[in-house]
Amino acid sequence: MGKGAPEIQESLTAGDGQYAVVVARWNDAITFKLRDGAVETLKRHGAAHEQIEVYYVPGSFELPMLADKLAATGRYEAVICLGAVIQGETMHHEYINHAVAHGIMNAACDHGIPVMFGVLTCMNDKQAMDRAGGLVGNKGVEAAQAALEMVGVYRSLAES
Ligand code: RBF
Repeated sequence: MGKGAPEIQESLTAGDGQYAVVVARWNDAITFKLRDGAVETLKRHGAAHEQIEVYYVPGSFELPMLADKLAATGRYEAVICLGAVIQGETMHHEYINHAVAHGIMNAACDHGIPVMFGVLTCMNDKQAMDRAGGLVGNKGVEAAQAALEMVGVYRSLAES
């Protein structure tokens, strides 16, 4: 039984559909690395440049708003949300994290496509850097892998 990040499954294939990557600009030194990891992963699994659409929102709180709109269009196989919420001196992070997690889940369940939670919820900048291409990997990569895995499951469900 593995712990944490799943192994890369080379069998995951992007297929012909469109993928939306939604990136929060707050903490962009982190989130742009998550974005690059997610885009590279989609490409490594067969997505052409034209199949990947990258959108930006001001902060993580806005991720579910745009994810819901994008999912509602019916154009996408999956929507991948990327953000970095880092604890400050106030409780803002708790409100943001809970709202974003719920909002992303709602978007996924309301529209019947995978909407991925690629949001770092860290205590400090170092923890975030470690998870954006550092010591603990790149959570943007993992969010894209999870999206591809879910697309595969939805695909086989539709075919069965
Ligand atoms: N957005 C993030 O993506 N990460 C953060 O760490 C973050 N910290 C915030 C701290 C405060 C006090 C506030 C007011 C907002 C923060 N935001 C953060 C922005 C938030 O997601 C949203 O863009 C704004 O609140 C506007 O709706």
